[in-house]
Amino acid sequence: MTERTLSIIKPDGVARGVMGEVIRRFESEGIRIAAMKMIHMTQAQAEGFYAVHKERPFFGSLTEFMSSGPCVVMILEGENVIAKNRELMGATNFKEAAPGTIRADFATDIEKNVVHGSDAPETAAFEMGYFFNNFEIVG
Ligand code: RTP
Ligand code: MG
Repeated sequence: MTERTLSIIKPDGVARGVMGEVIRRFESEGIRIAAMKMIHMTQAQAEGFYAVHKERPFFGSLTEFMSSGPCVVMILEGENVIAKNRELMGATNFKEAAPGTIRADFATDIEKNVVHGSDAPETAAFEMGYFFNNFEIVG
């Protein structure tokens, strides 16, 4: 089934110069980029995005990190792209991420783990709508 998902190249990924490499991996898997822009979130905007995690002990640190510099936000489109993107990203903790995944190759920390990807159709819908309106999504 053709799906869409939200991908973010987090501030550490942008700062370390791996934007191109991450996008190359998506393209080489046949994933289509349906929307893309750079943003620099305020902490309040990051808190809204990660509201599901607001009770977690890492919430303050995570939203501070996500607002520490520019991110690339993208809508990816393709067959089973929600799961496929999660596979390309690797586990949250880079030490547990499978070899060859983005996090195994580039993450430096459990928090500074280079990429975000929606984890289900419902979260994808919320997350895409958080950053993009219909005019920004190209057919
Ligand atoms: P994401 O939402 O960013 O795609 O990552 P994920 O699903 O693999 O992980 P999730 O459990 O949703 O956590 C969101 C982000 O919070 C940071 N984190 N820090 N210090 C910690 O123990 C901890 N655990 C998670 C990571 O940046 C993680 O990607
Ligand atoms: Mg998550």
